[in-house]
Amino acid sequence: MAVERTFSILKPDATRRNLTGKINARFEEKGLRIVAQKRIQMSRQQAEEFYGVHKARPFFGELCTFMTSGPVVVQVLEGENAVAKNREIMGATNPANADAGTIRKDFAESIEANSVHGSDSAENAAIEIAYFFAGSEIVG
Ligand code: IDP
Repeated sequence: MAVERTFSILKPDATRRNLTGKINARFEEKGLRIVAQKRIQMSRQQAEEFYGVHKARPFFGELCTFMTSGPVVVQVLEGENAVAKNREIMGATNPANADAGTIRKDFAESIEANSVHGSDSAENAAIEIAYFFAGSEIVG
């Protein structure tokens, strides 16, 4: 299996409840390495661009409001099969459908305030990483 990188966000509901350490421990325990990380306040423009693929969805405006409602932690995670592994660790989008032991099952408040974002493909991971990080900020 190839070592790859994925992009992750600890969302405002996670930073508000001081859960960043607990969530990072989940990644590290499962073999993902945090090779870049910074806490930022996302701008409205960044949120709208980042979630541009959802522009036509009814929840788009609320999602962008939520993502700018407090600080987020943006991260690059590295490991074998990192994209799929992170999706597994996160659990289903809606915490009501998430498997036991996943981040979203254990921490998410709702389908919107679901604590974490993780890229859904290696291709999107590369785009999302480049959107938030300069190459020099990633130290593997
Ligand atoms: P994902 O984060 O599991 O990849 P996506 O379908 O890409 O899920 O949706 C992006 C984000 O949009 C979700 O994480 C969630 O916060 C929000 N979202 C998705 N579906 C809904 C919905 O039906 N209502 C409110 N927010 C939603």
